[in-house]
Amino acid sequence: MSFLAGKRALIIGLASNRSIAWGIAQAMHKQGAELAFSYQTEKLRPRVEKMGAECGSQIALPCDVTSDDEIAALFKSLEQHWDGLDIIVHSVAYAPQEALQGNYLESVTRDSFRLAHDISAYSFAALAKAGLPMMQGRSGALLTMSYLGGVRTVPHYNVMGPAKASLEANVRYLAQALGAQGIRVNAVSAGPIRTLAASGIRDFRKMLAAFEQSAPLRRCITIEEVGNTAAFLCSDLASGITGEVVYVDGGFNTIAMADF
Ligand code: 0WE
Repeated sequence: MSFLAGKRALIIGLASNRSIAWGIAQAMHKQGAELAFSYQTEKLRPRVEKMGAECGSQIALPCDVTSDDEIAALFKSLEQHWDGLDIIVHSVAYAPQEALQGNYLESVTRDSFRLAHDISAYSFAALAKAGLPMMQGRSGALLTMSYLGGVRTVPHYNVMGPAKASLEANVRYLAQALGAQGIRVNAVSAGPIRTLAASGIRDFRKMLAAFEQSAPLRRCITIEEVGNTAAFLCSDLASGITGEVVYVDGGFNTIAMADF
């Protein structure tokens, strides 16, 4: 069963073959979706083009989500290829590396707070706003990636916590704003995954080990598992689901205490 047959999806946040965006792209491709990708910098362009081609896509367009002009240009270019759009996947987050270390209060600054919220939360609304004209009248879906640190404290996650809280609120407000037009908006809250972004985080391996010991499934989750849930949420199989944050974390968020 190809439950995304006939759907066109734009995927934002592909950086390597370990990216969550890559798991989502592969799952959506498997389910018959047609894909387009954006890349953040020229340096990433060849890699995104090559991975896109593996998913049958010939569309790779530049977009730095901090720029409204680049977001507008992204959809203008996409219109040259497609006459409509069904799905936008937002798999983008950033806080300065220094902000993801040590004590929250010691590391947070006005600048890191602004940047983390701009890139990790506002950009989702910016993409929804700019993408809406292409999505109108076709039962579309928006999807973003969150993390438990947005609703509970996690050591060193720091300013990304408030940024993910803002992103999740964004999901609810966008769902309310876009529901009348048949567009659904959801988030997947994934367990920790060793991606390129995670390689910049101190003691990430220790965190993964602690996670594996405590999660009900006793293992880490994969980008394939995130991809399958993302594909489902963006498909008509999930036509009654909007404004939700779906956990793909082996049950970690449901425990209060691990076995001892
Ligand atoms: O949302 C994230 C991390 C996103 C992220 C990663 C980086 C690394 C490189 C945002 N900004 C940057 N900036 C960089 O300079 N996760 C859910 C993964 C993550 O990151 C953590 C975690 C977990 C889990 C940071 C500290 C503690 C736990």
